[in-house]
Amino acid sequence: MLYPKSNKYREVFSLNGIWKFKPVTDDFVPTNESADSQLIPVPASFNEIVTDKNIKNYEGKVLYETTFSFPVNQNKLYRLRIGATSHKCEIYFNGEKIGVGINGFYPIDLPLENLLEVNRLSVVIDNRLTFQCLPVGRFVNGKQVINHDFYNFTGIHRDVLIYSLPKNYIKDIIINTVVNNDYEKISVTVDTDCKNISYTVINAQKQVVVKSESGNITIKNPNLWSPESPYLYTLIVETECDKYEERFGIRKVEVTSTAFLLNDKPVYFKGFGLHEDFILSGKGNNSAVNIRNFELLKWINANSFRTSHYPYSEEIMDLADEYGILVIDEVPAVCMKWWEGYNFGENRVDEQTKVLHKELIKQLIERDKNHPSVVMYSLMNEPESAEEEAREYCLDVFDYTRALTKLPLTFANCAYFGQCKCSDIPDVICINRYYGWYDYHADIDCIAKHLQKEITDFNTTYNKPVFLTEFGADTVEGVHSLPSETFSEEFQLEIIEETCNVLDKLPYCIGEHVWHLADFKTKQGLTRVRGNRKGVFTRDRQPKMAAHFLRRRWKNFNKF
Ligand code: BDP
Repeated sequence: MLYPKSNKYREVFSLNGIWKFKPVTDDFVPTNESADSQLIPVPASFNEIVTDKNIKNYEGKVLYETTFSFPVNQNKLYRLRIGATSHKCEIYFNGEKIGVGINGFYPIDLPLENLLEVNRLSVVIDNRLTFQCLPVGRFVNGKQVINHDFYNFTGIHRDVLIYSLPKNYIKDIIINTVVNNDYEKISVTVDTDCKNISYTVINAQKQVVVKSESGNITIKNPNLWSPESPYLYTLIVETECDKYEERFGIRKVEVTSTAFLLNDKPVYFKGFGLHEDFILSGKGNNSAVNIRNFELLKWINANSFRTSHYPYSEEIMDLADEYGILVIDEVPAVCMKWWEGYNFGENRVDEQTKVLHKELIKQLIERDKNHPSVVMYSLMNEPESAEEEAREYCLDVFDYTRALTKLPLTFANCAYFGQCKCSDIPDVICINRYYGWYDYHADIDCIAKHLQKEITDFNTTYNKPVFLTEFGADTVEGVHSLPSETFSEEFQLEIIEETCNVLDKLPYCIGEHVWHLADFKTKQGLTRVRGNRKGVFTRDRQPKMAAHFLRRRWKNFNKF
């Protein structure tokens, strides 16, 4: 389903703003308008807005509700699009259940019928996670336990839109750039019942480059998309009753045994793992934060990030295309465990989890297929890939995905070399390693000793490039120590600098992603000083010492 856009055939109405909110019981059905609710912003998480501790940490169902009116045209179809609610949700329109959301990071798009003069939209969100959800979670003595290291923010997190469509509308547009030596062909598949489709390609200067009556289009001497030159074209698809404009870029991606090639040149990934996270708005899409993040990525001379550990808003993906940032697009499969011996009871990955996992991979590729910034998909973060059961699961999920996309696939691995049962499966071996922090804490020399050996072993054994997708140290801004000590800015700098020294010696290491761009909220715990502090920027996006180091390092950095 295409993202809602307005033009002469289509209208978009935003329902963002102030809604009503309250925690509800499991059997709650919004038959009538709620009278005892409080005000809440959309999009945003509720957790950092409310002042009551019990509501902030509430585990269960919550109601979000709003009423609205708008001019209805009887010749049009209407749809509702909720960018994301965390996590599962049920959607009621004027008291009738019209659909469900299956995951906290994916759009829900539903037909709206029987519009009244004043309409009531109620969204009942359940923030509880089990091993049949992604990310996985479990319950111990009635309390939610989550293994992943980010706060379980709850709410309507992305835009809520109502949009109109002509009766015979364009359902989808798939743009494939056909890679040949001149990079000059694109093929477009349009999903519509209309005949007579016309295709127009516009360049970045808004000039018409090609007009075509068929989806096989040739662009002579095209400008390629890359971080150095993020050149975007626009394809206008028009039928006798509908029109849609989709941006795209032309780029070629290939992986060899030692390199990641973009437009036939080896690329070195410089950047971060990120989270959608900010003070007060939580995981709510926040345009100010999004732009600030991209400004920081440019300032620090980064060229990439991973959408750790779930798909990000479409706004962020559009910005990545525009700013020229390479994206490793990750599905929300975090901390998967298979082994029965954990004594987790029913709490382990099973067939039901896998069905959901595949569905979420499919939906992510459908959503992000036309973004030139997306150059690799990550199918899991830190699964227990040393477990025997992981291998069969992993093979199945990777095979499934390879039939859906030609882009390289990976997962972020935390199992050590020699223990991981799945390292032969991805196209690029991504590893998350915390030498000097979780492993051999404060022993800087262990980085040269262990990381260098591991990366070399992974490359020579599996004949694939290796990418360090996480490394770093928790750091409280303003804490200084000479010589360096845990939590000081000097300590973080030393870990990052030494890790970079090691990576520079390894030609088959194709990237470094520091964990993390900015500090972020987690559950409370003894190892978390108000959240995860591995950011090289603070949660309010100001630099720590390490940020200045990376900025100097990555300026004109040319490994290959
Ligand atoms: C890694 C996880 C990441 C955590 C990080 C940490 O992938 O989500 O936040 O560790 O502990 O294992 O800082």
